[in-house]
Amino acid sequence: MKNEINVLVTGAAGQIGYALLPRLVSGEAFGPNTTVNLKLVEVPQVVDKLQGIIMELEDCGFSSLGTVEAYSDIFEAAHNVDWALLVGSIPRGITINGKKIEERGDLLRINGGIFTDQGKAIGENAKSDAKVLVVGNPANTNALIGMTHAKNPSQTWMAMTALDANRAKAQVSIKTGKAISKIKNMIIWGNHSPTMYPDLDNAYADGEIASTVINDDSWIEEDFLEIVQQRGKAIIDARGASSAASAANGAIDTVKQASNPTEEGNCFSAGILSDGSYGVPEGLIFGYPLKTTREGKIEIIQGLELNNYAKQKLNITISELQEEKEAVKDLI
Ligand code: NAX
Repeated sequence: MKNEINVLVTGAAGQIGYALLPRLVSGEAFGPNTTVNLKLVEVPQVVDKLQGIIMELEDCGFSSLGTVEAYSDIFEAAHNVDWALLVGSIPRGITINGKKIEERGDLLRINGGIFTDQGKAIGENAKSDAKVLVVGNPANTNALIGMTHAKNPSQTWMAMTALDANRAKAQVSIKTGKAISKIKNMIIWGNHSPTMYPDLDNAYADGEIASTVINDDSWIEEDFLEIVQQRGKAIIDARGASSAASAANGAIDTVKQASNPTEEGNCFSAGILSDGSYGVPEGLIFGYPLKTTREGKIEIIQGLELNNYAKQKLNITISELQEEKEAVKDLI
């Protein structure tokens, strides 16, 4: 682990940002001996509000906290960055120029526009081994746009599906009564959207195949899939706002998983550029089982079995990602 690390966070004044920032500098994410310098990015109308969270970070007294700077210019902020957590984006339902943004296509275009510049800035100014995690939705396609404009293949671009994996692990733990720490190898295939496929035939519950332990196909195919795929909406309905603490936790988990070697027999979940593995067309940001090597490289874990049911599910999420890519084809 490096002694000092520069971390850029966009959307830093948002609700995920509020839950995320203290955990980035508490010593948990990068280890207690690494000083974390934060570069917080917000839109110009909001950037002054960052002074509030900066005061709170100082008041936490974390010994890992280095410098904290607020920016509204992503090109300035991206200089020398080791990690970029791209949380900022425009949520569905917001009104822009008198039009309420409800359609996924409109959302794709607006956020796609944001990620072209963010990609360029990171590609030109961040470190050559920078890791980038896109949280802002539609995360996979935003990551594809950003990565395309970064034009810097030695950097690693990911889209966050760790929250979905954690949601799936929690449901398996509740169903089987096994401790959540014993639920391993939880793969979220595909898009961070309701078409994602959480795979219980390759996950383990206390060392045994999770689907075998559960032994209830109708629960897996109906209840479990529905709960995990629709969890984000269920939280919005219940709390009147989208997941923030658990989303921030997913980002912290991804940072830790992508910074430390993956233990044998386990994986972590994130969207990454598809290279044809598992029959997924090249050139999509696709949720895969990943491992971090001892050299710090992130690789797709190969050789897992997919049954016909899983292949059907993968085809659905592949089609959705292809449609999203088509909708923003002039941006990539
Ligand atoms: P908020 O609306 O609370 O915060 C978003 C912040 O981003 C705002 O402060 C806004 O000013 C800022 N922002 C917008 N455009 C920006 C830009 N160009 N540069 C810098 N900052 C910009 O949303 P929050 O609840 O924090 O959610 C953020 C994003 O995470 C949303 O897109 C949301 O859909 C997405 N999520 C993704 C999840 C995942 O698992 N990948 C799960 C949780 C969450 O739904």
